[in-house]
Amino acid sequence: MTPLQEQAAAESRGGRGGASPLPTSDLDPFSIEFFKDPFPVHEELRELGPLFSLSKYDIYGVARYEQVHHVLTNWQTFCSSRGVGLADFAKEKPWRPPSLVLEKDPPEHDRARKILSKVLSPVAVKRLRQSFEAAAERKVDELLGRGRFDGIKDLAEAYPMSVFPDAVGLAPEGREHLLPYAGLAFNAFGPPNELREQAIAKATPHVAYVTEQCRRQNLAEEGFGAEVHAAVDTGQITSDEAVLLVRSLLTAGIDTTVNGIGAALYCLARFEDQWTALRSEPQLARNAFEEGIRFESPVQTFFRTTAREAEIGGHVIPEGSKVLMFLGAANRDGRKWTLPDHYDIRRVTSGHVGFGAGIHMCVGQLVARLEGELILTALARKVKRIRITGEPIRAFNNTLRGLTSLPLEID
Ligand code: OVM
Repeated sequence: MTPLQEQAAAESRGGRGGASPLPTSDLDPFSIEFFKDPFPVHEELRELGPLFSLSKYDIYGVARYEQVHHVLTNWQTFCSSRGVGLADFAKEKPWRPPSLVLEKDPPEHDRARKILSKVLSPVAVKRLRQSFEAAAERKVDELLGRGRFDGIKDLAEAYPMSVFPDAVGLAPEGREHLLPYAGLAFNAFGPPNELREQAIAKATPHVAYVTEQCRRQNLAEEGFGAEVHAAVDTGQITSDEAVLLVRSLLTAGIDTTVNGIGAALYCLARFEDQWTALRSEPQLARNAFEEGIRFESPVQTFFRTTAREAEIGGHVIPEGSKVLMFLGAANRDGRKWTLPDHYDIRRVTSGHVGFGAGIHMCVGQLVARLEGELILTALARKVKRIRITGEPIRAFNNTLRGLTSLPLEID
């Protein structure tokens, strides 16, 4: 018997563990069926209790806000250094060298995090505003000229792709590898299902591109990439570490904002009153973006691994267990949010876990918010009406939630 099965058996005999037996579900949270409409299942998972097990993967799960937040903010018990996907790095070799931030615990994590925090600081991000704003206005003007376009390809992807790679200092050639690479990295957090295995089978050219572009000599003299490498000159990190930190920017900086902007756009296209509210008060753009993150949770899940025995909801979790956090379920937990299934651009969104929480909380969140704010502001100022003109097509990924196509008409 696995430790989890053993515990379930012990609990059903009235042994140690929780006051009541640990609820279990045979749900596959990495199946296409689930990805199509996760929200009713999220509700079932929250109702199972503060902690449950998922028999398909022999793991634990948390779907309520309180417990998701608890796991996120207790890194000493729920560690990241054994991987934040299903794979336990203590037992299997990671598909790529682990990230120096995402897949480390303090103290190693903090050294790397400090570099990225500085590179992506409020002052650093403020410097990008003018050029990011001009690009947002150009993009919306161009789309207004076309009238009909794809909200994902032509806007949610095109806008970040027009600003972020330049901000990093990437060469113009090869940027088409960025989104496939990120898609691969986010699929790789999942189980060895078709999504993950197919992505890994096609990984070689994307990995080769990213590995090469992270080197100092291939990055512009100014930009996030150069600033990471400048930390080598001051002795804060080695040049190998700088390469891996630039890799973090390329892995986490693009597909996330694409799906974040896509989420807000899809919400504003569906909920007419919210679009009207944004048009009358474009200053709400930043919160409309944030609420889109809460509502859709572009990053749906992450794992932690118990570094020691843990307890949640009166249930004991043995050391070395994988715990799946349903960020998307926490962000719609009625215990935390009023009218959780309403997209409301005036909502107080603070506390949502769409960017995570605690020491690993998204280090690039200011760049994401800047992009979101600026593209939604440009839309609010220039566009009168947004209409969905065809069937939205969902993109399937083991971690990311979003669309691959959203046919739109604007005037
Ligand atoms: C990384 C990283 C950080 C956050 C998310 C992520 C693929 C990767 O440091 O490489 O997702």
